[in-house]
Amino acid sequence: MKTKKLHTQVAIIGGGPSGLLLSQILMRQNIETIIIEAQSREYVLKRIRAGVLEHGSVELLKNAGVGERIITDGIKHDGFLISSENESFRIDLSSATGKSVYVYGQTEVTIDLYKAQDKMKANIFHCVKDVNISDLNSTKSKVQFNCSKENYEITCDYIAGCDGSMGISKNYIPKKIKKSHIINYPFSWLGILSNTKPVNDELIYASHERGFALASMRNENLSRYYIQTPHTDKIEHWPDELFWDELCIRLPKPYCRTLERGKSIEKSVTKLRSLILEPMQWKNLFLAGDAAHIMPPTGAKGLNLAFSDIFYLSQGFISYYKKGSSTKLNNYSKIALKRVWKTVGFSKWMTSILHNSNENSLIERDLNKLELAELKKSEKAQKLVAEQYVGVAY
Ligand code: RFL
Ligand code: PHB
Repeated sequence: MKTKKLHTQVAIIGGGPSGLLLSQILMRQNIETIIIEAQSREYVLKRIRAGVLEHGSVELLKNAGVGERIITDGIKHDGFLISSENESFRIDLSSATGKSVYVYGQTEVTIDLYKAQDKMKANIFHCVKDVNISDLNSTKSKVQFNCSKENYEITCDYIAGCDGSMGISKNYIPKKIKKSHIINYPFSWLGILSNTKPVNDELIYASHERGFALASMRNENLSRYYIQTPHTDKIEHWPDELFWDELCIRLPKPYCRTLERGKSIEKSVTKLRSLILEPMQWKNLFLAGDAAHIMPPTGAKGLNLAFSDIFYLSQGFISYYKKGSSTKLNNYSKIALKRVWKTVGFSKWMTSILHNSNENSLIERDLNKLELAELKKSEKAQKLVAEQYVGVAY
């Protein structure tokens, strides 16, 4: 079979939010890209994931020409609730930081990015297989793949590995220089989406002796709820009624009373873990987003970190192609990792303080209760949490 040859400046592996946003920013600067994506577009758009966009992510998306719907259809949140022992207190984001976050689903962000990319006639291949990277040390790096039974070879200046936690890009960073930092948390989140009115107009992060619960939303008629479960639990163990009963127990009583129950339209289980890979660059290959780091969802940081990577990486490419300077590209890994590490600490803290990691560990639970009580009393501590939640500045 003859191999079809293509050429571009930046080849992007992965058509999730990281890859799409990178292509969107670069194409607006007349920098050529080709995206290759392992799944179909329908599959990518069906995935229910992140829900909270930091202030910086919203600004970045607006500057990339994809912020319009966030403002009209997203929900601006100036605070959120934390509950402990059935009593809740509020973290006031806007008064503590002057900033807010937006509740706007990753699915919607991805829809907006695909629409914008279609408008610019972006070159996107879906359902690709057998992706292989080579010649990373050369001025003509290569990405080979198969799509619809045709073999392709892209030659390019640079490759962006935006292929998520299950991707292949990270395998091309040599073992002897790659460091992985991993935390496996001993619990999962069971999440449901339902066509019901959200139980509160702000998110509720609930610590409870039976485990953590989160009340979130996508819009005024679409709720997103999660409960902490053991790794061993499967979706089949949690029919809707049982889920609603358990959620009700874990939320503060007034919310339990008003909780609207309904049929789940999506149900999924996610194991919580942290993973950070270093470095995020090797020769002409740059990793971004979940390809380089995974955060537990408690701090709502995964997608937002992916977007800050894309900010730094796009600045590097723009500086190279427009000014002939490689300095920003050479510093990409160092700068992006600095922000990643700042975020790891917050995600780990928020996960640890709100979950029960071991049913037998009463000491740990008591210490968490004490710390939450201190947080409730301390405006200074709440300000620190608020600053992290709205996102560290780029
Ligand atoms: P993605 O979204 O995984 O996209 C990677 C894409 O690469 C494709 N791919 C390949 N393509 C070509 N060749 C290959 N060999 C390939 N291998 C894989 C995949 O098909 C996919 O389309 O990574 P990206 O773009 O870096 O985006 C990262 C975010 O998806 C992720 O960080 C967030 O969803 C994490 N997350 C949250 N982040 C937040 O900022 N705020 C939140 O509120 C939040 N909540 C969550 C979350 C993640 C969750 N789950 C399910 C893990 C809640 C949950 C439950
Ligand atoms: C969500 O709505 O999916 C969501 C919100 C906040 C989180 C994690 C997930 O911390």
